[in-house]
Amino acid sequence: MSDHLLVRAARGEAVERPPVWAMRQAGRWDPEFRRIRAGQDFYAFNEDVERAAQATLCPRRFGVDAIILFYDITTLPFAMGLPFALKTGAGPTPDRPIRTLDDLKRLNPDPHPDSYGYIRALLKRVKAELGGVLPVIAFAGAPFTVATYCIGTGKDVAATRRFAAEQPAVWEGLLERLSVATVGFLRTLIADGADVYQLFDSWAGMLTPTEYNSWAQAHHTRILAGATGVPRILFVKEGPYLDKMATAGAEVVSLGSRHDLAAARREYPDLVFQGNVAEEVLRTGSPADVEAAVRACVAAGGGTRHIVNLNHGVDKSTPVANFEAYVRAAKGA
Ligand code: 1CP
Repeated sequence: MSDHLLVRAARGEAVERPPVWAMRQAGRWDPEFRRIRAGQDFYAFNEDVERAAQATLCPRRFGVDAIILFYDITTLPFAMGLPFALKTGAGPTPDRPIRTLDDLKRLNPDPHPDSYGYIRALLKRVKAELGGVLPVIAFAGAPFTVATYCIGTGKDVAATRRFAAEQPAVWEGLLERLSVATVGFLRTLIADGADVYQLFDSWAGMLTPTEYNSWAQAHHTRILAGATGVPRILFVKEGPYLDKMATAGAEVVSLGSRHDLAAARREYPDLVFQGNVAEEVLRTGSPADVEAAVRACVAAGGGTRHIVNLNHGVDKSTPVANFEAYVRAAKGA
C-alpha cells in the first residue's frame, strides 16, 4: 500500500500537513511546459511518451505533492475510435461528431488496453522517473462531460440539452458506452500502478438536479464502484450538489469556491475534501494575496481529511510567482 502524504490524507489518516497539487498544474501557464509542448498537435505530442513524461513532470520543480499524468479526458474516446483535434478557442473537437446510432456503434466500449498503450507507457515512465518519491494521479472524464465533447457541444449546456432531447437513444447509448469504457480504462491504470485517480465531470455543475441524477450521478456511482483499490477523487466544477457528490462513492470530493470548506467538513466528517482556493486569486492576485488565500483554506481544512487544490484548473495566464506562492503557503513556509 502506498504511503505517500497525498494517499494517506486521501484515506483520511492523520498527516503532518495537508498535501498540495493543482488541476492543470502541467499546463500552458508554465513556460517550461510551453517550451516542451512547442505547438505540436496535442494528440501526437501525447503519444510521444518521452515528451509527455517531461510535460507531466514539469510541476515537480515547484514542490507539489503529486503528479497528474499528461493526457486529456478525450484520450479515452479517441482510443474507443473517435479521433479528436485540439482547436484553438474550441478545445478538443471530434473529426466526425457522434450524431446517429451508426456513429455510436463505431465507438468501442471495451477498447483493448493497447489502444491507449502510450498512456500505460507514460505511467510506467513517470513512475520510474519519480522513484517512489511522489504519487501519480491517473484520471478520466466522467461520461457526461466526455459525451459533450463527443457530440461537439463542450460546455454549451443548452446545445447538449437539445441534442439529448432530439436524439435520446444516441445520448443515453453514448453515456452507457463511455461508462463501461471508463471503468475498464481506470482499472487498467490502477493495475499498472496509479496511486490515486480523479474523475472529472467538469460541466455537470450546470445540470438541473433531475438531469444530474441520470446523466452524472448514476455514472459516477457506477464508475467509482467499478474501479477501486486506490483513493478516488470526484470533481465537478463548482459542483452545487454536495449531497449527491458525497454519496457517489469517492473518498475525496473536490469542492468548488462557493462552498464553505469548514462547514462541509462538519456536515460530512467521513469525507476528505479537496480544494478550494479560487484559481482566480492565482490568476489576478499578488503572491501575498495567494498566500493569504491558501492560509485561510488550510485553516478551514483543519489539517486532516484535506488536500489543498483549486476550485478549477490553473489558468494559462497565471504568473509563475503565484503558483510558487501557492505551493509555498500550502507547505507552511
Ligand atoms: O495545448 C495544450 O497543452 C492545451 C491545454 C490542455 C492541457 C494542458 C488540454 C486541451 N488538455 C490538457 C491536459 C489535461 N486535460 C490534463 C492533464 C494536465 C494537468 O491537469 O496538469 C487534464 C487533467 C485534463 C482534463 C480536461 N480536459 C478536462 C477536465 C478538467 C477541467 O479542466 O475541467 C477538460 C474539461 C478537458 C477538455 C479540454 N482539453 C483541452 C482544452 C483546451 C479543453 C477545454 C477546456 C475548457 O474549455 O475549459
